Amino acid sequence: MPASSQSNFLYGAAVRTPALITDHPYQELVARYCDLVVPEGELKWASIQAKRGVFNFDKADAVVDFAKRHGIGVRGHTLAWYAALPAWTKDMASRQEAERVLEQHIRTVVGRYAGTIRSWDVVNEPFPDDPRSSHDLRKSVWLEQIGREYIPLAFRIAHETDPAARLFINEYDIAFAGSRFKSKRDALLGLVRELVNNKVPIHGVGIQAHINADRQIDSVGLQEFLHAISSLGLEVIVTELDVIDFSLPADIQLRDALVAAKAYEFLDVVCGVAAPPAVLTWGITDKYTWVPIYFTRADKLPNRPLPFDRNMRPKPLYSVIEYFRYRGRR
Ligand code: 9MR
Repeated sequence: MPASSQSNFLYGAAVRTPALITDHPYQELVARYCDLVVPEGELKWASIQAKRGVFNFDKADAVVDFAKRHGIGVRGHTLAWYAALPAWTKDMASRQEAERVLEQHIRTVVGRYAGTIRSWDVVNEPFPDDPRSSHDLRKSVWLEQIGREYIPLAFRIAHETDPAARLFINEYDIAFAGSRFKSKRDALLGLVRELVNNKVPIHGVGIQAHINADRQIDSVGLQEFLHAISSLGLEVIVTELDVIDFSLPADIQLRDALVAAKAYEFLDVVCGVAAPPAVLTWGITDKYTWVPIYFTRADKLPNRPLPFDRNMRPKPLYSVIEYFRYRGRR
């Protein structure tokens, strides 16, 4: 990870197979700019254990092998999530069975990559939108079968399997102004406090940061949240940064400038308070992004949420990331 000693944080991105195998300019871009990668889907349950009890690591291994060849670190995403689950998980019929299945999965996956994947999103998106409290968890097979104990259980098994791995809880909608976003921050903070008080092995909070360009960032609310997390002795990392340009003007120069300005506003708060050891974008080039799945623009122009354009050229968003990465260093 070449940049780490001279930079404020590691920069990384979510990557995909098969592009990582077939698209040479994409390979070069990732190899040149990333200190870290995280497989965008290749470590999710649906990919790893599509058939009950049968583990398939081919796609995840392709990402890990690429990273190893290029001296890049790998994050893992994700072990306990409500989504991207294979259909068979709906057939689990008791708490005991669900605990056994969760435990076997985590032991197998974390164990396989112990020493290689040094940081995991153990629990992903535990809250619904606008939660009423830290006890108002998002519906999932895990909650339904195990109850809220699925969260400490997942952390404990991951920690037992690889005691050196850094373990995170990862959530979205943390940065915005408005009551439903404050509810999310409060609920997450309440849950994290409870985990820390109960000596659950959690090391940090992942702020996803899928930033809707038309939403306001609550700088003060975000600062308070970050201070509270830091004062619990936990790390904060930015795990899934991108700027959703759904409602921005068509003009590319203007749009790229507004995307960059929005990310600046967000990173200025986060880097000012929390000194995140890593910032990852959810993808690196506009060529490969999840954003059009939900946020196709009315004018049908391609989305531009990421630091490099579809021809792998850097955009103003990349300059913003570089600015915070090297601020005060050169
Ligand atoms: O970007 C991912 C997309 O390609 C997948 O289809 C989807 C379902 O597995 O997940 C997307 O990634 C999500 C991530 O895992 C969790 N936070 C929100 C991300 C964007 O939807």
